[in-house]
Amino acid sequence: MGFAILNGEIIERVNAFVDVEDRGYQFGDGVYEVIRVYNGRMFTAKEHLRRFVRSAESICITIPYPTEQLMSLLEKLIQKNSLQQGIIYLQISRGITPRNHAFPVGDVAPTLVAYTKEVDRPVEKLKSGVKTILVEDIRWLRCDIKSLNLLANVLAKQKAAEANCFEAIQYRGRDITEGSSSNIFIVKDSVVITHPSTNLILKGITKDEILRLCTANAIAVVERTFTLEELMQADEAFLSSTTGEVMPIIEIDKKIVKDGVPGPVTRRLQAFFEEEIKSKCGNL
Ligand code: DCS
Repeated sequence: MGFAILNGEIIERVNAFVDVEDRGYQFGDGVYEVIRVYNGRMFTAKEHLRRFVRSAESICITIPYPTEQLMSLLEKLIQKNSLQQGIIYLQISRGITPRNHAFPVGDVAPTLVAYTKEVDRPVEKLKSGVKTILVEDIRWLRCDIKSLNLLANVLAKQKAAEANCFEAIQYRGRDITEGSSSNIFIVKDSVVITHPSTNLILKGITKDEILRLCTANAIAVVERTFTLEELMQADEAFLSSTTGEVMPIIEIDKKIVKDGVPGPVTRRLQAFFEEEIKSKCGNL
């Protein structure tokens, strides 16, 4: 798409360059967000920007604009790019300075970039469900920060891609944490179960929406850790993410989940989630 934001200004994307000594590039020293756009409107933008600020604060980066200003800048970017269905990618890094691990001394401005990408809803996959594999969670202990450092996630997703799967589900010890770029839920005896939002996972915006939708619709839900064995014996399983929404899992490591089709609780939650999108962003 034609335009990008670089440090508060909307410029042609081909001119949006960052220096080789940007700390985001060299150290992954920054944080990011992915915000969904439906019908030219951002979905749960406030929640994403709140998490963006929190992630940045937790690594001592201050976003140089008030959230309202950033929000209107992103709205302008959507308009400039005539984006209907897609995403905004937004990142901030600690800025440009001669390479040295410790934070730069003095006033170094952070680098903020954003651009858009057209992305359709994964309609077919949402209907049929997806296959997954299991991988060991080898990430650091601050997975609650949406850090640019995604090496372990990249390696996990690559394993999934090589196995012709949509996602890699990570486990730490015997406990399931989350996908390489998604949260995971299981359903057992009509109870929805997902990992609590601790330092070991990213507190997904979609996850929080789903928790809310469960409560609002009298679906029993609990945030607690669950094991590999519980996952393999679940009645249903699904992933959640900004781009994947409520994505049914039909296979894990070549083993079929229950009947091998998206389960009834998953389908109900998909319907509630779609209603939520429609009420905020219009018909899909
Ligand atoms: N867990 C991880 C590790 C993620 O990277 C993501 C989203 C999630 C959970 C789900 O969070 P949201 O519901 O807030 O999206 N990853 C984004 C990404 O990198 N691309 O798309 C979404």
